[in-house]
Amino acid sequence: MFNAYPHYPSRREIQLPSLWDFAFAETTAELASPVWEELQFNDAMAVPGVFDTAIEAPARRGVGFYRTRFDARPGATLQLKIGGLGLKGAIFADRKLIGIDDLPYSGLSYFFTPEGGGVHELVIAVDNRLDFTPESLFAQFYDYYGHGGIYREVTLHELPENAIDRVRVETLDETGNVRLTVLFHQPLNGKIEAALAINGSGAAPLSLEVINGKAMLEKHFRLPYWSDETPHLHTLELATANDRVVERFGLRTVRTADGQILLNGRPVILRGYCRHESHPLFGPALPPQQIREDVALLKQLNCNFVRGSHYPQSQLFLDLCDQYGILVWEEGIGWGDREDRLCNRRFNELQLAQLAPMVHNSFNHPAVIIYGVLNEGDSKLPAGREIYRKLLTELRRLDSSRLVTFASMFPREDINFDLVDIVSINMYPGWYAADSEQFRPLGEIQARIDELGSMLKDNPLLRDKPFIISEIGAGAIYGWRDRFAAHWSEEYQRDYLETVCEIFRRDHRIAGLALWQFCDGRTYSSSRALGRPRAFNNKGTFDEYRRPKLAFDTVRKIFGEMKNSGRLS
Ligand code: ADA
Repeated sequence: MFNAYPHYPSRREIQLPSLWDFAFAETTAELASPVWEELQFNDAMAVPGVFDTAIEAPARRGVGFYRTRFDARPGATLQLKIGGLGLKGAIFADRKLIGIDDLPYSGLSYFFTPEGGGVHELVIAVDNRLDFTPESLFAQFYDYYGHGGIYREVTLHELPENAIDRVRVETLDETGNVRLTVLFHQPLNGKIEAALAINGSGAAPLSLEVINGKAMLEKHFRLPYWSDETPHLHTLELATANDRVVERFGLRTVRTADGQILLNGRPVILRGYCRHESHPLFGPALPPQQIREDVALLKQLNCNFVRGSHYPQSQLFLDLCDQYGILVWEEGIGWGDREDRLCNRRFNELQLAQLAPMVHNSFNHPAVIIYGVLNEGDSKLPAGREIYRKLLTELRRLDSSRLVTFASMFPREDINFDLVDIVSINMYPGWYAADSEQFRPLGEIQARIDELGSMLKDNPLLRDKPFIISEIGAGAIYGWRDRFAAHWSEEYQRDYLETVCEIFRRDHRIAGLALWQFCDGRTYSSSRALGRPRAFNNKGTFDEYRRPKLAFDTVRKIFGEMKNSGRLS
């Protein structure tokens, strides 16, 4: 069964069921050392799926134990891939701990060899208890619900000897020169004979010089380039005597010049939304059909851009963005982190640790052009500069072929803009308004964007960097129509987004716009929800079931005109 790329067509995949046995331990369970005898596996739970939307126990917090059984050949090395879980996980094979996952939403692999052949037991324990220390990547104050469960697909493969991990394809220029990096799981050395086929035809022999599990070679491909308008994709199949991998890729370059983002050397304007992976029933464990629908809705809105807020993205979603031509900003998990977290050693380690898997999983997606970190962290804090420096340097080290940024909420006082390729600002003028006495403070929007524009222009460090509005928006309760067009009505949101989009289509300084947000999503279950009617963040252009609000037609129209005729002068 193939889902997201890469595919390994010659490998033995051990089929895992869609329903696993399930036991739940409310408060007493230790994630990494369960008392097995006390667990009652008398329930069933879907994988992927979350256990805290279940009808009989919504909002429960504790440790959920997912159990299944599988057959393995004696001595086989297995690779268990979990596309992402939350909030924390522990993985057991035959009750032996084989890994801890404290990187929510990250796609991670675990390697193990079960003892003996026959039937084995696999348990994934998932803890969704809120961690109030500054040490965990998800905090209870984050403005999206911290669900418990296995968010994305789980696969189990038997690895052949000298198994291939990935083939990374990097586009070096706009004339078809690429670098291929073949990565093996083991630190192999020496020559390995292989065959390389592009788009399924004419495999050419290839001799790989492998050093420490890695072989690099440069190639010239005469293939059409990928862009948001012409999303040409290609496949690459690499076969060795033992293994075969199929990667999908697109050729494209991205860089910045004179305040613009250049895709394949040509300026591109990013029209889009921030999107959470969220649904009232599925939480972040969206079924493929919903993921596909979300991408189709972005296309209907005439978007060419999505900000994957605020965590590493589902690989299925990124495959679809590649296919439909939606440019992506992917980011590490983070939300409004302050000094206690930014300066905490463990938080720093975890922040750093999530970047390598994010890049590793996403390096062949032409759609991903931007990597981000630490949404709305305290980027004005001198003591916090170290973590910004570390994370952004690490991103550049892992992948120099993409742009790096972070969404700042402190445009005037930010001390880290020198570290980024793109200056990204989150702002809510006219919603969290400066003048609380004004009935419909839409006039604040233009004024604040202008202020920001002059501030950027006057700063020699920022003048030449592209500037993105990485969040802007207003809340509307689906179905709430109001003749006063007051706050929370669909009318106010429509007028708000119309104002924003009209400014965007005229203001040549703004290289991109990510409206907050694609659809409504569940958030706080504490009194923080007092600013969030229904305990949802209601700034979606769709509600949580993807029903369009009034703003849909407005945004779709303006983005559509921009798509067809560009900016107004
Ligand atoms: C911030 C944050 C978003 C969301 C938004 C809002 O900008 O980055 O995740 O919480 O505010 O709705 O206020």
